[in-house]
Amino acid sequence: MKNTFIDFLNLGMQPLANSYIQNKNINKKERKYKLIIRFNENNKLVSIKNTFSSKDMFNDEYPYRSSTSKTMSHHLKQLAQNIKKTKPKKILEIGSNDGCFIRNFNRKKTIGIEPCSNVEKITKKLKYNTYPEYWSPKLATKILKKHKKVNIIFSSNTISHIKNLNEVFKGINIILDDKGLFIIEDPSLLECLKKNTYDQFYNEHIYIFSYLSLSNALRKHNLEIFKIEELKIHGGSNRYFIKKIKNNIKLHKSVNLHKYKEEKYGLNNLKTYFNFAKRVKKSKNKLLSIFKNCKKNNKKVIGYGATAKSVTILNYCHIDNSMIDYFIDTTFDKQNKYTPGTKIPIKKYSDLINDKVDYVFLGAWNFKKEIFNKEKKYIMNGGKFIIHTPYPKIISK
Ligand code: JHZ
Repeated sequence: MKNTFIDFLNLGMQPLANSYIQNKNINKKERKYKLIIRFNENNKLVSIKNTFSSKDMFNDEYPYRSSTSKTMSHHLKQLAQNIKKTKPKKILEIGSNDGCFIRNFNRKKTIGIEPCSNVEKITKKLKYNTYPEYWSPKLATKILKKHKKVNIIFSSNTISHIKNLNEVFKGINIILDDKGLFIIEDPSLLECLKKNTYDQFYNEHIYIFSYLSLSNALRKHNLEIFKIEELKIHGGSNRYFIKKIKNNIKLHKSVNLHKYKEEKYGLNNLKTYFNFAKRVKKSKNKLLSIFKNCKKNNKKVIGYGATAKSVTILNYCHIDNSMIDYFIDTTFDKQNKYTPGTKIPIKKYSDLINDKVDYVFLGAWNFKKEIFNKEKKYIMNGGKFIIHTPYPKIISK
């Protein structure tokens, strides 16, 4: 069947999300692209129109570290504990980052794949078996020769970052034991639409999966989803449990339940996406009016968490360093740099109490609970936050 792409949302010209600017490059022209989101009426896949190569995005300067959030570390530790109970012989992780997941296992049991060599160095130093390469059938064959088949393949926030899904799933079929499980976590399209989190779209998120689209892509490779866990992490993600079709594990009721929710919400229908686009435009206007009001009243606003997601918001809404003084972020590789496109300085995390701040824009809104717990003093002193989801507003707790 022919692919029929319908563009439904234009988020304007955007820089690459994780390309934080060094001081010496502040006046250099940045690489930009038009962030257009599309729906494929044939296979129901939602994707971005203009994409970059993996090498452009995931290289030896990659700044993101999964372990910077306690919530994420705890989340992956819990999953690892459950996996351990099944006594797997070998676990492979695609996109192992700084080892947030594999660190929970015995070194002999794991294989990590992390193409960003600066990040891969971290797990290599810890003596974990990691490959600084991109996932592909060729790599799967290479690993197979050395380690034989694996029982578990896990991937968190990575499969949606790889353009050629056919190559991804070919690789899975090569190395996954016939009775093995392929477990992936990625943002949920349903939650993204419900919560108006349009910032889930940026160059790295080539796809935002639904069950409907992912199951279509897997079927072509004789793979199927047999269980879904709806997760709170990253503002709403799905954990898909996938098996080879020939492995006859019983279908869990969560699959049909989630499918029903997606169909009921209208993820099969183009109209749903155009309605989302209308809400996004309203969200932009509202957020901008909040920032303009702060500026008019000489309020000091800073950002909390210089996320990849916030790059989309700031550039789409034209919120720059005249509206946000600076961002704070705990990630060493982002500090003393500037946000892509909008050139807002990123500072080290320091207690908010040290500075007189009127409002804090929550770039890392997905870790609101963790941040609010940490910033009790700021909140008790009347500190307020600006958040854009589900709609832009000022909150105090
Ligand atoms: P966080 C990245 O997106 C990129 P980002 C990637 N494409 C993806 O899919 C997700 O991760 C998973 C900081 N922070 O996780 C740390 C504090 O400063 O929402 C991070 O820079 N203080 C692979 O960047 C950022 O916020 C804190 O207390 O949108 C969070 O980034 C906490 C909790 C976080 O992902």
